[in-house]
Amino acid sequence: MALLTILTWPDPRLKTVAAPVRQFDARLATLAADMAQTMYAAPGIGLAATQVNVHERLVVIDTSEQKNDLRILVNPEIIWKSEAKFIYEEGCLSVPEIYDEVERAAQIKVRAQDLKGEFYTFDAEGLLAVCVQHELDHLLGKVFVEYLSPLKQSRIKTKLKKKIARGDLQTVR
Ligand code: GNR
Ligand code: NI
Repeated sequence: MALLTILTWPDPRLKTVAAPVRQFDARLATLAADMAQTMYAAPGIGLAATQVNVHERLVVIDTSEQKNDLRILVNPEIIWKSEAKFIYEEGCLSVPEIYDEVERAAQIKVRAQDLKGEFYTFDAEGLLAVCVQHELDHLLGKVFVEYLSPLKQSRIKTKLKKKIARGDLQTVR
């Protein structure tokens, strides 16, 4: 197991669109395990491969209180979204210590594959639905702050630059 380095927004690599996973092999299982370890260590409730500079459709999520409900989503797709919306104060491991409200679908249906390539579906609402939508955005090269106003985005960039200058943040560049 290994801890992976998380890219910090606005790193241009976070804009990369992930490609589908094709090989359900030991390398994929190791990457998923390393991503889970990195998510739990952060700590976070989700992590997309994009954030660790691997541009494949792989996400790990655990929104449980006990941190004992790891979900591994390979090639995930949202196959249905409710009309009803849900506003939640989001954060992101790639945008440390910044939180703001984002509106998303309240309920979704998700189809994904497991590490063996078997398809499965599940329904999500509440925090899990927020997290799945947040992670699938990462796979499309989108970070939650990009839903905020340009003014907020530029303030966030300034804050993150100051943190990096202070040495509060690992710089990957
Ligand atoms: O750990 C995380 N918390 C979180 C809180 C509200 C909405 C979304 C998230 S996901 C985030 C981890 C992360 O950055 N995943 O990409
Ligand atoms: Ni994120």
